[in-house]
Formats: sequence, C-alpha cells, structure tokens
Amino acid sequence: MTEQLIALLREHLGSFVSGEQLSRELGCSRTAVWKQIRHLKERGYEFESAPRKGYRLLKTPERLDANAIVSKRKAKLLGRSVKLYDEIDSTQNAALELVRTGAPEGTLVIAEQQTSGRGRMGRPWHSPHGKGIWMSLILKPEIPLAYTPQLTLLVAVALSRAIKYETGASAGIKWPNDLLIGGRKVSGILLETHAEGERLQHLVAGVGISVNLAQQDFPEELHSRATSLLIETGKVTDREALICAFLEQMEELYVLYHKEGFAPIRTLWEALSVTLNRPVRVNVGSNWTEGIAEGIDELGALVVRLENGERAKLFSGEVELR
Ligand code: BT5
Repeated sequence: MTEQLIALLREHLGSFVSGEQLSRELGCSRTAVWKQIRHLKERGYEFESAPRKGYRLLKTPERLDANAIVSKRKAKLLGRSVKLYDEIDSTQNAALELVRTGAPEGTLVIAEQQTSGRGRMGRPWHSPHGKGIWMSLILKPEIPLAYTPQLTLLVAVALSRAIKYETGASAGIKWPNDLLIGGRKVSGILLETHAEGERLQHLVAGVGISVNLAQQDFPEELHSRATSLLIETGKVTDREALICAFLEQMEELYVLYHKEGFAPIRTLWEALSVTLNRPVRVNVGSNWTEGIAEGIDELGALVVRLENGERAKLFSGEVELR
C-alpha cells in the first residue's frame, strides 16, 4: 500500500489530495492513510498538510537506482551486477544466499534500509532508510584463508580513498575495520568467508557508510561514538557517486593485490592508519592489555608491543586508542 500511496501522490505532485480521496482510491480507512503518511515522513518524504485540503507531496527522498550504478561505474569487474532492496534484514544474508546459488564475483547487494544490519560479534549496525550506504560485495579471490585479514585492510583503504575523492573528508583507518573522522566512526567493514580446507572459496565484504544521517538519525547511545559524512562536511553526498567511487578504488586495489601481493596495500594502509605508533588497549585472549601499535605484519595482523616488552599479534579483536 505504501508504494500505491507514493504513486498516487506523485500523480498529483505539487497539489493537494484529500485524505478522503486517498482512502477511497486505496480502499482503506483515513486513519490507515494517516499512518502511512507518518511512515513515509520517517523515510524522508516531506508533506504539507492542511485541514480540508489534505496532503501535498513536497519532496521525495533521494533513491538509489541499481541500473544507474551499473552503467555509471567505471569499474569493470566489481558491480557488474547490482541487486537493490528497499528493505532487507541484512545485505550480508542476501549476498551469502546469492553466492551459494552461483552469483559471480563482483555482484553487489545494496539496501536502502536494513532491519537487522550486523557488525562483528553480533553487534547491531544502525541502518535507517535512504540515508546511508549499506552494501555487500561478493569476492572470490584465490588466496589461502589465512590471508583474509589483508582484504579487510584493502577494503578499508578503498573506502577511505573513495570518501576522500567524493567528499574531500579524511577518514582515518582504525585497525581492523573502522573508519573514523574526528575520532568518531563513520564507516565499518564486516568480512564473512567460506572456505574449504585452507582455501578461501568466497568472501562477502559488508560495508556500512553513514552518509546523510543527521545527528538525530542516530540512536542516543551512538551520539558520542558515531558520525556521518553529512555531520562532518555539512553537505549531502550523492550516494550513487560514492558507491561508484568505492567500486573503482576497490577494483584498482584488488587488481594491484593480485599482481603484486599485499606489500603495496600495506604501505597505503599505513599512510591512512590512525592506529600505528599510538598507545592502544588491546583485547588479547580475554584480557585487556596496553601497548603501542607498531605495525602490520605480512598477513595483515596488528603487531603490538606490550608493556611487558613482549610482542603480540592480533588477527581480529578489539583495539582502543588511548
Ligand atoms: C562493523 O562492526 O563496523 C561492521 C559493520 C558492517 C555493516 C555493514 S552494512 C552492510 C552489511 N550488512 C550487514 O548486516 N552488515 C554490513 P563492529 O566493528 O562490530 O562495529 C559495530 C559498532 O559500530 C556498533 O556497536 C556501534 O558502536 C557502531 N555503529 C553501529 N551503527 C553505526 C552507524 N550506522 N554508523 C557508525 N557507527 C555505527
């Protein structure tokens, strides 16, 4: 019914349509119409309402268009097929299902909204409608499973570069999977893999970018920890252009990685890192210890010199900047 209501209001764009007419044409009560209007407002639609005249649609939110992304992108392999959902539990689930049924490398799943977007270790990822980029990219690199952390770093570099290119904002990489602006998180990466033995079969790279969220679009508990490109730059970013820039950067680095291995990616990562040479608190096993983040090893693990002088290698886990 929401889609029908949008279609009806669009037909009368700029002029009022009465609640009575809407309820008649949609075959529902006026209360149901009012509830739908409220739902649309939450999704970024703007209306003028006036007693006896009804509703007038003023503004529709920017919507992503899968075909436009496929044709606008300069990347050849990545994003050659794009599946767009208006609302889904998680783009990771959709991509994992697609890859199980044979979807090729480069397939991209995007959603305007996720109802159960996830981060690592079951943490929720806040994904409101129409404001962010919530996407999952299918990759099938022929590498050993142990090299997977390298790809998290590669995705982080591609993201940081795409954000810079598209918005001018500098997003630093906090090992392993966060992009921060001014110490707050603007983007997160989640890699989910499937391996047979020691060989990686496929990988789904989930990327969340808080693009056009205003402060009030975040739940209270995220206000001190999360930010968006809108909050940081004061400008609305074209989400399609940012997705295309990400695919382009990602493809460039992916090709480089296949040709020359991890070394050049590591150098690029180091230049964008906000973790290196910093005092950190790290979660080793089940204990938190303090140390200095010294570098990245050849597998993508973070090397930390602990207070007792020992070196610890972290392949995943939590790092806090002190
Ligand atoms: C991540 O986990 O950073 C990985 C996030 C991956 C999300 C994408 S969206 C598309 C794809 N489909 C999915 O279902 N997931 C992927 P982690 O390091 O565990 O960080 C989670 C933490 O980030 C939360 O506990 C919050 O503190 C913070 N956070 C949640 N939503 C956020 C948002 N929209 N913007 C910034 N920070 C957020």
